[in-house]
Amino acid sequence: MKIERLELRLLRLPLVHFFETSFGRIDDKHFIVIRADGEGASGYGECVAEQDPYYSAETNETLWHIVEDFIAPRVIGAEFTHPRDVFPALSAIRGHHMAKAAVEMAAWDLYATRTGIPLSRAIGGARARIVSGVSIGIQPSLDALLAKVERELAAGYRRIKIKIKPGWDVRPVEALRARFGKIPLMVDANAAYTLADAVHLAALDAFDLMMIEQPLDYDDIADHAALQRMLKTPICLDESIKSVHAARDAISAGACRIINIKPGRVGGIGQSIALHDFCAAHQVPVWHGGMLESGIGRAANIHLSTLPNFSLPGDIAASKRYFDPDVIDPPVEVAADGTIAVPTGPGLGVTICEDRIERATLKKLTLERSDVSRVKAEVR
Ligand code: OSB
Ligand code: MG
Repeated sequence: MKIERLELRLLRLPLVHFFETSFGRIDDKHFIVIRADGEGASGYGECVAEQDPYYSAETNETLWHIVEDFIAPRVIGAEFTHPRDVFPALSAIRGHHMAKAAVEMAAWDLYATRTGIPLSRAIGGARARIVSGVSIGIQPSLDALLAKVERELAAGYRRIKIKIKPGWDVRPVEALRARFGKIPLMVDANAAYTLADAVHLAALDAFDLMMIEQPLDYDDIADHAALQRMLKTPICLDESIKSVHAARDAISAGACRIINIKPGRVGGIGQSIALHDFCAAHQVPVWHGGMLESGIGRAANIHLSTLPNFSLPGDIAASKRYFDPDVIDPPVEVAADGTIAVPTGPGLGVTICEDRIERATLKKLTLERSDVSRVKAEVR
């Protein structure tokens, strides 16, 4: 498989509803889409970096720089026998997993499209449908939260996750349990606490939560292990798990009992499969996280979730919760039983609306062999 050209686009899409976490609030999604062309076909990759370096150190600007100056010279014109070879070919570049993942995703889509198989099959997944959960941002009031959860339960979602932060944690959980009883419920703190809050967080043990996601800092395995020893509720790590090695350290330290997999965080689909397999071998269940992706990234997340150890509902919801319209047609839909059908066509198996992409484009760059040959001479 040869990638002859990369096209980068920075897009802006307004969110249907603002999304608020312990990092702050966003009203529009700014994200990069990469198209890889080669041998008469195209593959798409969506990058999960954001405008700000809050969830991750990467941003859309760092991504643009790393792809243009370091990744493109290593992939354009190179022969890959399989997309799993893309991540190792980028090993000289430290970190920048979201940038690597976006290009690697385009390579997987290109490979599956040219082979004529759905991405799920190329990955080795077997499910025809995946189970969907929702992630609900911090709300302006308890009433707003209750109304929102009521709507999502009625829509069929099989797990409710709410974002928490100091001042918005025990009371919303208490209110949800009082109103909705034993629904599958979890919380995500996005690293908003420290170990000094352990006693306060232990108050959540009374509510039989499925898990508490990333309570402490993004690089603090030791404190998560100490906190897990003090909590009945399982800790799930998100931000902390930037690689299979990080998962190995976290699991052996007892820092978590569940792991959230996001390909952008670990360097792509190949690394996500490796992380999935590692967790399965250690009896650690995983679920697929979300980053408010458009239909392009969302479709890839659906395909990856067909692997067997994705045994808990993922943060993969219907397009209409995020964008109207989405950049794919038809949009991702969730059935009344809270499941999503895995696309069956070649590659991502979704139709990308070029006109909508064009309208949302803020800037664009096409890179071909002649553009990268100067840099290529310096590539190790
Ligand atoms: O921590 O899981 C997270 C969105 C942006 C950044 C981080 C996170 C999230 C979500 C949203 O929780 C999940 C989704 O609906 O895509
Ligand atoms: Mg999270």
